[in-house]
Amino acid sequence: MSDPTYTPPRVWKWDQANGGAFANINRPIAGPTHDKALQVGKHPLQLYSLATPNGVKVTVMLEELLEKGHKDAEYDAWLINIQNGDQFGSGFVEVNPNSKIPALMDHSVTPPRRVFESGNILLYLAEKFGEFLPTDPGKRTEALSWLFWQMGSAPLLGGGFGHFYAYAPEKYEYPINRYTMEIKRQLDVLDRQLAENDYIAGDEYTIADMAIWPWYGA
Ligand SMILES: N[C@@H](CCC(=O)N[C@@H](CS)C(=O)NCC(=O)O)C(=O)O
Repeated sequence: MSDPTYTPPRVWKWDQANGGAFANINRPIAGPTHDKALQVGKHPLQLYSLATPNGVKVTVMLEELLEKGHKDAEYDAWLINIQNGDQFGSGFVEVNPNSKIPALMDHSVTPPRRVFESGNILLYLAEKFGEFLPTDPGKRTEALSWLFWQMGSAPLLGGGFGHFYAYAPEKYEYPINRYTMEIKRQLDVLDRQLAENDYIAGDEYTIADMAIWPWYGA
């Protein structure tokens, strides 16, 4: 159990063996750890990702665009194994300086353009292809409100509740209570909104649904 007499140090120092499921990839510093160029395939879009909820969001969007007949949404998907530290390779860090999947390179423009942060990748693709984001200002704002809601809320679900409930080296009652309460509240927010609407932002399927479903549908 946690030590109730623990007093945080005035100056925190990195203990590399601090335990937990992700201890081997957690670092207090950014930047690359090794040289590794990214592979580039033949399609306009190059996706560097993994099938986590944040990764799935973007794959859903690309597949929906292809389903609608957008040939320019063809993409090569390259696996970034975050347990092996692929996100700290020099090539990946050039695409996302924050070392997190998903990351996208758009080679249909000159020079090729990097896009990172899953919410921004969804927005970028929605604007590029004119799909899944209403043009009516009111509906567009509602969809973006829910997209940003998801981006701000999910870290409490994954990094808060998920971390302390499943991944922390020991079970601590205080953070589990705190984050369980917050996640139940978030689910109630969704329940209430979806009781009144077919989709999260109203009557249209948007990138907000694509962002929310992989996290809260699971
Ligand atoms: N806000 C970012 C979060 C992305 C994120 O947390 N990705 C995780 C996987 S779901 C990751 O790459 N973790 C690797 C690490 O933390 O080193 C986004 O939505 O794109």
